[in-house]
Amino acid sequence: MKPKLMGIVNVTPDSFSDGGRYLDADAAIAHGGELFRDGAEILDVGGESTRPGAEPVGVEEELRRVEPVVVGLAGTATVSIDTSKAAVAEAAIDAGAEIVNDVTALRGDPEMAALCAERSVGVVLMHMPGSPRTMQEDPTYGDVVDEVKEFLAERVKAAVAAGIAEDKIWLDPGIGFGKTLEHNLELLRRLGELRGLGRPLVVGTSRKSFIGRIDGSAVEDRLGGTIASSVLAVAEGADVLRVHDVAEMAQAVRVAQAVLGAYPDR
Ligand code: HH2
Repeated sequence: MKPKLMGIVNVTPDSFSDGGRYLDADAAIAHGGELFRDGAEILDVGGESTRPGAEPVGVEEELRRVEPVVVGLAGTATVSIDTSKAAVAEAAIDAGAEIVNDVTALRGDPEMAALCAERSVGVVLMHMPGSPRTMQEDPTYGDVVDEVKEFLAERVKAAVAAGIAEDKIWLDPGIGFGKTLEHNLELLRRLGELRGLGRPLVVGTSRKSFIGRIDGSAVEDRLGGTIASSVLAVAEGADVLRVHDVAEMAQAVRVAQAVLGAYPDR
């Protein structure tokens, strides 16, 4: 299967790599259109930064940021809404979003699971211990891959119990969320083990700080590391890559596919 690219449209003043660049709705819509033309099948619109230590945003402000952007992009591509608030997700679905990308895996808002079930949208369930404010305090695991797998399996069960169809669920190991450099590398190296969960895998390494920890690069200089980690994730079975730099990733994926031929076991 050809991996899908999910282009990142951050409508925030404080995202770690592009905060403030697309805060204006027109600028965000234009950026999303460009990512679509570059090869993104999905546009992931977010109005709240999840970077470590980020301050939470209120519902009204988050809605004010994302709603016009979802309206502006929904006719262009499949839109996912990156939120953990049910009220924001609901307004985004009304505006045309077809996927809810919830970094809390439906634990952040008690209304979220029922909303996703009722509206039959796609759902991305991501692994994150604690919240963005606390997750990097002291991440410890026995075997990080086993624990992430167990967590995701439990979240799939909870989602299905809430009425979400299993075939609507995608899973994400949450690279950079409550993990040390070694944890992130281990998850990428052994990503294939998560295929046992039987659901498509989303991977987001784009410009993340684990790359800078390897080579000291600043956030704007991490494209090479983003591509290397994403391509290796594809070789391990990633189905969706969440990235900022869609054109470069589209080329990398095409070349990787050409070299790999058919992926093993699929
Ligand atoms: N990473 C970020 C945000 N949302 N969602 C999923 N499913 N997977 C991820 O890895 C993921 C995510 C963080 O990246 P970014 O949106 O660029 O930054 P910020 O949260 O600061 O806006």
